[in-house]
Amino acid sequence: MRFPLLPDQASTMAPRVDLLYFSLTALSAVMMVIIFLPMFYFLYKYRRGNPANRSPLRIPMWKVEMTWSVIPLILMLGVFGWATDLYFDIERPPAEALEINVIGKQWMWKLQHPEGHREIDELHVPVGRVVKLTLTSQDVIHSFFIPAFRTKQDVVPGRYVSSWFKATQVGTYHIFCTEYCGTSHSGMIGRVIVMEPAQYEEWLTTTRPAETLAQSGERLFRDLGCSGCHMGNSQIRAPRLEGVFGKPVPLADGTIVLADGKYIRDSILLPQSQIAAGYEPVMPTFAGHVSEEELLQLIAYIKSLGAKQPELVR
Ligand code: HEC
Ligand SMILES: [Cu+2]
Repeated sequence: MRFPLLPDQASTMAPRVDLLYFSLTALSAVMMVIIFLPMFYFLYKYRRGNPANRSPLRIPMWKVEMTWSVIPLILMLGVFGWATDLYFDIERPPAEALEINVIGKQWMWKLQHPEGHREIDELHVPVGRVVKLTLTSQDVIHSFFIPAFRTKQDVVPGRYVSSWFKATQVGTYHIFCTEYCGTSHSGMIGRVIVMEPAQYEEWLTTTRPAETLAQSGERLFRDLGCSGCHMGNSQIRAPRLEGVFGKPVPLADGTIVLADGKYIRDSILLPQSQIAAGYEPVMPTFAGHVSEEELLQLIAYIKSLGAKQPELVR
């Protein structure tokens, strides 16, 4: 009979997290034995009425004190260093990654692939490839947890957070929401389907949608009238958006910000909050007119303009 103590180890991070976890548990167990065994022994030995020798010991106490302070300190600092190293690896996605958007909503997970595929409560990914998730929520705080990958990330409305994994084993694994988010929180369950690369390619082609994420963004860019100001020859002077993504942008108040997803998002929803230097604050807000999915599509589009050079110099 199979009685697993832990979920499968299905990502590169899983064995590393488990090793740290079990090492900490083992270290704590050893410490407990070192403290409790003598304690019980002394309790017994020096119990009332027992004729044990109670005259003071002549040993230098400071040496004893130093030993039992410094050795555990070094051990614990070692654990701290180890855990920090692991934490940074978990927090920093490798550069080359398959980027997938995740939107939490009461009570489901909506996922978007760069090729345009959309899924609900299901995520198809290839084995052996780094997958980077960009996560946000359209209502309350959720938390995206894949136990078999040992990745868990809080998903906060109004922010983009990221998480990554590299699956090492073909199979189907749970996705859970681990932040209580209302009535059906416990039903906010999905699955990751890890496939062989060839199978994954096949899945991509057989279910290929009409547009990629960036193409959907381009269509929105026209339909919402962004292109009128940002690309057309309108009276309004608006910055060209080619090449802006990932670059530092000087603002009217003298500060410089990085044009990441959050900046693009804020530019669309709160255009008055950060004004690009040299431009009038005339961009209207699109809050309430664009959904979280659409925001991510617009961002994908603006990002896809990254490589292109602006036709006009700003
Ligand atoms: C009425 C004209 C107008 C419309 C419509 C408009 N914008 Fe803008 N946009 C501007 C102007 C002017 C600025 C520069 C001032 C500022 O930062 O608010 C700007 C700034 C931006 C920036 C920051 C660019 C930078 O270089 O820092 C982004 C991103 C952006 N807009 C995206 C959009 C998107 C996406 C839409 C459609 C949903 C849109 N805009 C619709 C006029 C417009
Ligand atoms: Cu939730």
